[in-house]
Amino acid sequence: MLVVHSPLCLLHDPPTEILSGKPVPYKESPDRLVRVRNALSNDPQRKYELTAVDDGLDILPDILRVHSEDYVFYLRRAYSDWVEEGGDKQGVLPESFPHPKLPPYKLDPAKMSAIARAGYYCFDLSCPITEDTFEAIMASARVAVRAAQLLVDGTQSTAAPHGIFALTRPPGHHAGTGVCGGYCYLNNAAIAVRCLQDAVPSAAAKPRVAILDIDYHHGNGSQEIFYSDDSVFYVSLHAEGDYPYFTGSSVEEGEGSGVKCNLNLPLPQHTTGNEQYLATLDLAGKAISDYSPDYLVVSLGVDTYKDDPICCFNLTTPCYSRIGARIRELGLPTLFLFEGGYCMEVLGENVKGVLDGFIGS
Ligand code: OKP
Ligand code: ZN
Repeated sequence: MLVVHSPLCLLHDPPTEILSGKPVPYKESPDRLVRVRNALSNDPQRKYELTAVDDGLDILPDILRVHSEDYVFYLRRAYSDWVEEGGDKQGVLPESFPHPKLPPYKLDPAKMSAIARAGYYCFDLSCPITEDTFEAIMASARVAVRAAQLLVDGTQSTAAPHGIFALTRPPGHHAGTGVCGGYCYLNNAAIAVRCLQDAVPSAAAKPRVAILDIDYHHGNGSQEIFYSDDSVFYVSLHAEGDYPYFTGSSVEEGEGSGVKCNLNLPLPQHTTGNEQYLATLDLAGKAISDYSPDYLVVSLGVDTYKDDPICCFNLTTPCYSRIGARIRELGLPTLFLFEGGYCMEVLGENVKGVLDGFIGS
């Protein structure tokens, strides 16, 4: 299996985040990527072929098919504007947000101070923007774009359904059209979806894509981006009532022409273990098959693991290859993108478990 990665993804390294009201070391660390990369490159059967993405690849047009131009421009300028205004060199962090219960707004973000803009473009306190953040999030999106291109190329040349792994970091599924949050700045999965759909401009019909989000957290950004789009089916298994708190209910089923193209499968915190998870994954698989997509994009988080420091499901390591095997059964060309997972000791092993299960060895 091809694994696309970029050393530039390691650059984003904020010292702290605010968790339950207090500063703690940043959980979404560069070491996460190193752990996964090592686990794959040390595979005794050498099943994984690691390839670094070309840093010169211009992906701005691909990003702008998902994110608003003002948001991307904000991300690029946020740190320098902030420092110029006297902000702390550790990075941009908001302190106030436009709240839905405090309208009306006459907001022109271009005229705001840097700290006001930080709140306008972010929904929580887990997305500091450091001097190196922009370079890393662009590299992460570039990995997603390149992996999508390679999947399309491979699908045209072979009959067997196959998979590619995009080793994206920072993750993406919480990032919306114009907002960052939850360690996510650019929605790598959404950007990849649009690349898959636009890869063959002459195609008679626009390819349909299903996103299977198996990160512990609800992918509120992915849901928002495709909420009224019937060419993309989004299905998520996640913890009910946990972060990001305000989305992920089963009543959210899409709107307009996207009605029934959004499926949330919330699972209980604390009690969800392997068997309940796999049974629910089967429901997701059935819904994906019913949609009959041309491609599958998997938002691959392994923060469902029993000892994850910020989550509370009870999955064990052997469950991950069973998850991968079920994904393979869908028989679709599949693009895996890395999302969450914070238990460093088993992070590589668990991600590799899913991919091993998909490969079928
Ligand atoms: C990103 B991903 C929970 C605090 C949550 C942010 C979590 C972002 C998770 N008590 N802080 O989906 O793994
Ligand atoms: Zn997560």
